[in-house]
Amino acid sequence: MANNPHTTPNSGKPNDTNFKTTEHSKSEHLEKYRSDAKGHDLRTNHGTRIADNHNSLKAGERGATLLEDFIFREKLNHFDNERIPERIVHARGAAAHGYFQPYDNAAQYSKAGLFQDAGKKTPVFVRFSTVQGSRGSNDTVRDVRGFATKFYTDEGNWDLVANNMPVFFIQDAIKFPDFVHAVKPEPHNEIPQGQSAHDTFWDFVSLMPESTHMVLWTMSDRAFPRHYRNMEGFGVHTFRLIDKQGKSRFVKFHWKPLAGTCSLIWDEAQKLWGRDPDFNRRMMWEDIENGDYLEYEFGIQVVEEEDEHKFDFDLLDPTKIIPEEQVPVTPIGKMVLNRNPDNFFAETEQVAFNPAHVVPGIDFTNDPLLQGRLFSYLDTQMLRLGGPNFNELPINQPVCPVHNNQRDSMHRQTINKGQASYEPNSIDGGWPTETPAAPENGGFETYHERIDARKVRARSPSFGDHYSQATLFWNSQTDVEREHIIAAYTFELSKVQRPWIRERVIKEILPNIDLELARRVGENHGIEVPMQKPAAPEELGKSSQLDSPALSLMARLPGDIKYRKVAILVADGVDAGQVEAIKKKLEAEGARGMVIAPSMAPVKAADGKSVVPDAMLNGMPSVVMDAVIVPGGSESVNALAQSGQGRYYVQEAYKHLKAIAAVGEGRALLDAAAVPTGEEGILLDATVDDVFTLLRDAMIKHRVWARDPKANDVPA
Ligand code: HDE
Repeated sequence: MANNPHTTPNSGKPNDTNFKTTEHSKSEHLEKYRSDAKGHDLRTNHGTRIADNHNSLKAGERGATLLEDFIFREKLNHFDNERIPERIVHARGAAAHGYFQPYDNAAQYSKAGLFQDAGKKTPVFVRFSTVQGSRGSNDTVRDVRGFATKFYTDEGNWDLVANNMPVFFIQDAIKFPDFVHAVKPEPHNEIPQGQSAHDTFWDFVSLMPESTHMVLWTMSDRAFPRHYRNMEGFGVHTFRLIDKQGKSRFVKFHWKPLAGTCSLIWDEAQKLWGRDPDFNRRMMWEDIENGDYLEYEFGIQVVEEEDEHKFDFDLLDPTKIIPEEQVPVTPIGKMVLNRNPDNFFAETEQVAFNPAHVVPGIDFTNDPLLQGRLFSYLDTQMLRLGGPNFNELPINQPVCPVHNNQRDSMHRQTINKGQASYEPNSIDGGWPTETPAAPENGGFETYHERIDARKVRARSPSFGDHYSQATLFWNSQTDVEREHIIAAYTFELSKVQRPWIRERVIKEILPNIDLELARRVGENHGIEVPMQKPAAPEELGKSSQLDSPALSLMARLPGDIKYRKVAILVADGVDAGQVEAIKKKLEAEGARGMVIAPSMAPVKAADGKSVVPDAMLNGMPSVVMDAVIVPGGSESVNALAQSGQGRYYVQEAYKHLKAIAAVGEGRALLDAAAVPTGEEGILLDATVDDVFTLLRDAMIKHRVWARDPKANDVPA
């Protein structure tokens, strides 16, 4: 008999209030979806065992294939439908699992469960990406990198969908489709792939002065990080953290890589497009397989509510940073990425991030870019993942229990029991129930921000300064970084066909950042620049700070040689003892020595021993290595010196500012390659011990920066 509708529903407490995750919760949760074919029969999707997977059913051995062949049809049909739409932006990505652990200071800023207990590890899944290119594009293109983290917390998923640059191209989300149309490959011929060096991008950004600051970041070496472990991450917008007392503070989120920050050299990044288009994803994959995990510190810049208007920019403007010297980054936790996905499609491709996925203790601000994102991500998953049940895909499911009255649609997995899919109900005991509002109860309650405004389609005048922080960034770069930025603008604009777009950038935008930057780029394009900044004073703005050293990549160089790859160049006749000694020394520092020979055939060492190469010269070229060392053994060194590939190897390493070392006779290869010995970063000595000490000291600085002005002289 039906329940009496007049009795009070859901007496009793929900039994999932005290749900607790562990570091392994997500992996354990995924386990029930993992499938291992080892030891199993081959079957159709409906379970029938297949006797012949090589021949379709035919009317006679040489006859037509029969419609009856359900095995053939099912297989082809599934195959024909394998692809889903790629992400409209950030299509190319690579991801890893890991955990987040708060420090003991985190709880004071936010009541979010994941920050409460310094011992607690919350599982995470992080996807890194480029923005412009399609799924199959190259890893090392000049572009922003996405850095999206899904925290599987006790209280549901929190997605921090961040980038490796702290500002954005536009101030209002309504301009996002325009921006993306401009940066994507051009619509008539779908060229160029993975690049901003084309007319539509420069046309748009030169007509949108608000993009200047972010474009400058993308013209810096930050646009092609050496490794995902070597880049910072930024939440970009100002968010809110809400503490246990309900107090709100403004915050900017930061990921600081523990391995330091460093990037590739532009020429090297371009060469990698051909030599190893998977460079970044391969390095992350191999490092995690080797137990060399990726580690980041999580930090926040905190601004008290009452200080909201104390800055010379608007905290809600996503084209602005808060200089770290003004508000330091407080570390509040650490993240370790320590497990590769089992299946790229199921995890990396199907993961659906959304800045609107927050948990109690984290809240939004009115940043108009963030507000637009709160709509866009859910909307895009509908198309990409085929409807609203993408939340049920294993990688997207929270690990905490999820019950609500949302029902049906395509590919529904959950089998909801009971008759009542509405609330309130008295048929199913009133379950699931709301969490009554009160901070200690743990339901999400939007921060009660006071609003008193007219409904307008407008932009705040406080968003009007488009240049002062671009100037701040420029002022904060080292000389080498500035030269790279000048070269980047010069290169990019050389690809722009329409002269008036080049002129607009050089005459109307660049001088507002810095007159010398404009002059240098103008010189390279034969364009004269004005003697004074052309923008109106309100657009030029005024930064109270002249420079911010934290904005230089050099501010956080790695500091050790952990995870670095060093090429040990060998041929027949090499000194095997030295090869062994070099490898051991590198290993002791956490670095990796790769033995590289003219071919994959084992090398016959001078002492008759056999040395097995890890790779050959053109299989693992200098662009995928961090440094080169040439051991002794005159026969070996002569063979390498006579080989075009051998000489090219060291020349190219020289061009890309890498440390090059030679033990004893090894020097002859450097001479043959016309690499100038006797300058910084060219390390020669008689013993492995002495050479190694020099090599280590040079590699710690990532590159031999003093060589930078000479790099263009090298024809490699
Ligand atoms: Fe995104 N962005 N975005 N974005 N974004 C997407 O969502 C969007 C912005 C970011 O690895 C899309 O699932 C709008 C800023 C990352 O799966 C889409 C605006 C930042 C990723 C979308 C922005 C980001 C995306 C495409 C301006 C840094 C990849 C596929 C208002 C804070 C996540 C998808 C992954 C992906 C919209 C600007 C980061 C279309 C409308 C600023 C890391 O929803």
